[in-house]
Amino acid sequence: MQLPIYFISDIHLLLQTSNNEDAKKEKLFLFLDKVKKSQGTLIINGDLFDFYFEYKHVIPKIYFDVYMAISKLTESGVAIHYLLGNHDYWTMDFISETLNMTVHKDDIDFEINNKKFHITHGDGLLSWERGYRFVKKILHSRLTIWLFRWLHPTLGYGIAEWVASRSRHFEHSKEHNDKVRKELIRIATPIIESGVDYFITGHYHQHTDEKIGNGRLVILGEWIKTFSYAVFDGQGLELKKFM
Ligand SMILES: [Mn+2]
Repeated sequence: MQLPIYFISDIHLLLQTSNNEDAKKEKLFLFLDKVKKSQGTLIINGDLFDFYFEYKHVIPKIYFDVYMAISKLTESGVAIHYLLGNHDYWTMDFISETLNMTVHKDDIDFEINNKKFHITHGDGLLSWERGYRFVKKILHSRLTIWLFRWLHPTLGYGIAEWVASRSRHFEHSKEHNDKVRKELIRIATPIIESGVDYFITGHYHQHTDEKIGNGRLVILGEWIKTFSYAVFDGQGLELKKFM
């Protein structure tokens, strides 16, 4: 893996255009330019898209400019690892072959410069998410995906939009965020004690860098308001905001 390694998650690119969305994309493209200049590696830790479902012959057209930017980046020689999130799990060969991203359906573990990384999107990790873990199994099952594929895309995307609009409350109370952070510290602690240096998660839309023993828990934040990302230069990991 080429250094530096950039980590980003939860961009939640929407299915409708708006001024906000244009500004978000503009920022994202500037960030991708920065990664390109560095000739390092990019790890997208899930939920790049607010909804992405790929059919054998059909892809969502709203993301055309994003596909172009990603394609330019991989063509320049930058490797992109795309760990799928709960909003963009349903990719096929357009993402992996045409855009040339390495797709990961599960957590990633790797070691570089004597530093061990554990990367997870993070959905379903918390102890009280038992119901969600069950739903996740169904949504990821081959049968569900096969059935969904037979719906007309307008209907399929309509359903997805409806579900997403009902769960689109990204702003959480401080109490909720504190509770989630404490739970993630509890979950990351044994993994860090087993020798992992950096436990990196997305999904929870709070940017946090917490020291645990000899390692760290990094919650990446989001690209809706904070525009946070992490970068590992070979020596240390830093959680930053993209200006
Ligand atoms: Mn998520």
